[in-house]
Amino acid sequence: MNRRCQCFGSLLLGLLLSSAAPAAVFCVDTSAEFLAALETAADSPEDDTIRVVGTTLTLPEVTTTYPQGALAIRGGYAPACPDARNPASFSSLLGAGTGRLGFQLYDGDLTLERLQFSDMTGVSVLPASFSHPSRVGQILVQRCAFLANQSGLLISTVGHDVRIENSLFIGSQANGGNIFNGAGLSVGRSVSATADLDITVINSTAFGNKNGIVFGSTYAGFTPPQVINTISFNNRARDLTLRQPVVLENSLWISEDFAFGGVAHPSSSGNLQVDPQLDGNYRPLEPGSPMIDSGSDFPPGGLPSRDHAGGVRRVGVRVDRGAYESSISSVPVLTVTSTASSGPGTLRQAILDANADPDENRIVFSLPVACPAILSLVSALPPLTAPATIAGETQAGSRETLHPRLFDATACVVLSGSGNLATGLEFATTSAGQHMSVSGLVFYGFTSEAVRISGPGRGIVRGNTFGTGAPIVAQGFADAVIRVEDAPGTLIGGRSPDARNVITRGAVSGIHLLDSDAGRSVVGNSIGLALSGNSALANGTGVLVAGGEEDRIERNYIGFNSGRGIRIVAGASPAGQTLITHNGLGIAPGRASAGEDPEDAGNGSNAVRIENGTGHRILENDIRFNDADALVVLTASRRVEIARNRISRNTGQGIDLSPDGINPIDNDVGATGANDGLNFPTLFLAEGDANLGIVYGTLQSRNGTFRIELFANASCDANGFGEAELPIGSGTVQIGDATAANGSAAFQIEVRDGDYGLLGSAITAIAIDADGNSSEISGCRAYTPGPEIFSDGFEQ
Ligand SMILES: [Ca+2]
Ligand SMILES: [Ca+2]
Ligand SMILES: [Ca+2]
Repeated sequence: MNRRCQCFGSLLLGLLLSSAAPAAVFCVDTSAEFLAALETAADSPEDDTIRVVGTTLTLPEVTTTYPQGALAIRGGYAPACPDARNPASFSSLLGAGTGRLGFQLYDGDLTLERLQFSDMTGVSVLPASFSHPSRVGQILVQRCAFLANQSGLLISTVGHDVRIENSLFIGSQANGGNIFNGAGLSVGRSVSATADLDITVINSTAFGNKNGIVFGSTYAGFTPPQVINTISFNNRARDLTLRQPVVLENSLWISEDFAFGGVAHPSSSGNLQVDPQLDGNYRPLEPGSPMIDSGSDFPPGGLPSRDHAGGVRRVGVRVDRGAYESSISSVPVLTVTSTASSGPGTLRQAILDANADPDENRIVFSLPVACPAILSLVSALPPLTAPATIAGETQAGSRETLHPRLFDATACVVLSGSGNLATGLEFATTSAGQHMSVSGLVFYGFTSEAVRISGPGRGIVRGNTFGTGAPIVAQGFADAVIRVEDAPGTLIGGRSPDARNVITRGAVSGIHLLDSDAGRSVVGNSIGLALSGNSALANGTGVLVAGGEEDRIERNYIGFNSGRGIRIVAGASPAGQTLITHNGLGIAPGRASAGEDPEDAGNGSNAVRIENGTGHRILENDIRFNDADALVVLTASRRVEIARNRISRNTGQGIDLSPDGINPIDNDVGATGANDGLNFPTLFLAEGDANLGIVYGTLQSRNGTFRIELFANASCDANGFGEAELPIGSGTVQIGDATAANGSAAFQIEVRDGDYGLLGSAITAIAIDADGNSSEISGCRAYTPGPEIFSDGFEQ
């Protein structure tokens, strides 16, 4: 089950984002079937799902698998595993005191959902390979329970993001001496991890363990993990053990052990050290628990839509802390019962009623028609001006997305403008504290945009499809699909799969973010791609930022758009500090066949075009197949950091700083223009063995400290220049002898590539200065066999 291979090009690409489309789905209801399915799924490069019938399976053995492709194990199915599940059902895996379930991951996603693990020595998720972190892979644990094990869940990650939602960690009581033994939840970054990872624990509860929640040691310099809306209480040794900085937000613990660099990150806030007042099932006591309505409604990446038991996650005026949401609510519910355009029981009437109430309302659907219900509007809906939640998924027959990369929800409420109305839904916020949200709807046919969000408050748009998803004549949007004017804090999508929007057919742009001085977030969406994930439903530009500051565009698949994937221009004021990270730009999340290259979903022009503003960061994206220069920075922009991306198979340059074409190595002292005209390095030797080598080169530039990033490429362009296919190492170089003209400094940097082999590849480099200015990509240097190099740095 080891996937080591010597073939560099196509295998590598296949592994980066492993297969999706012809996935196997297993349905199991005995231990033997479960173990057989696990073995078959692990050996197959497909993305596989194991559905477990809602029963108890006994697993007394130690079972360790090395999954190839993505693996999802989902519990709570009725016999024969029909798609629909009772949201309150689980499957139980019983370890009989000796069982252990281990996963050793390469680079596929791992999802565990609605499973209860009991009487095990533990569940572990560890890296199988210490190189090649995946770019958009994640370990996702949703609505699981770890009950009375020796240790609960142990995760060490090298390249996967980690998201744990709505899970219980109860009664782990191993007697071993270290902090990981007896921990309900232990999460850490492997010491060999070099990518920035998102590690988030949200709305979970640890109770009655030896140690509640443990974050082990890590190197400094990475984004800290986040613990949000989480309770760790009544654990025998410590509720919370930190060996690294962690952002703690609206969480609760009493006893703590913060040492060896472990500290609550300075941005932590809203935490409590009180008795949470939980009942015997770890639910907040009603009405007295201080956990009720005391969580954070706007965590980074958004809230999950359900709680541990499968109920609505946010009930009442705020979300609760912990795995369960209480039923306490004073929020009035308005029910849409008519598909008519106006009159009693219509969506229009619900919006009017919500606007008449300055407090929050929740709009739900109970339409007496089969799924999908089509609301054909004959005149525009009034703008929403008071806080409200429009919950399309409340209509019978709806189901949320489960797939880690694709949209596979069933949305049952369609809002159609038939191409005659300007705007579908308008959130006209009037104060900074207001928020308005829409989820679970399908939008078709508006001549300006489907959703418009404006004002000082925030909008939340999650789990919707635009321009596709219903069996009606396709109608697009003449301008943007979603237009956001100011509205700081607005979130389009989210980190949970059920938050993913599919955004298609915006003639000008998919998402248009206009001037704001505080960030909006576009997270986890599919932009320009059909539901299958591997064919086109193009927008003009995928995401257009005009004058926004501190906007975040992360973890989206942005492909097939006819223009640019992402374009940043000036609005009424300059743009600045956009973060573009972990996106797939030009690659398809679906695959025609497993184990092969990801499908070409190239955008029609650049992947990212920065026309204005400073301080943007383009980090750790997968950028391929785009039909022009991949990343372009124009003259007005500087300090655009371009780091740790994977850039290959684009038409044109990987990185083009204005002017067009490969810039000369010129005098950088006092230079202005795109990224201050920073020169790229010159490489003169790259040698070693298949897995470990040294690259020698020089950088000519102004004085300063520069980071050099090195990449392996399967091939080089005819002009001798290449892209930046696979990061293989980095180092720093210091120049101190520049005066009126360039100084120069030599570097030698160790590179490694444990799985695929460096021999035969073409090495390229970029330089990044201390301000974040990044260079174009250097000329190629062929990697050749050379003296054996030992990983301790000493040659023998
Ligand atoms: Ca609540
Ligand atoms: Ca250029
Ligand atoms: Ca230059």
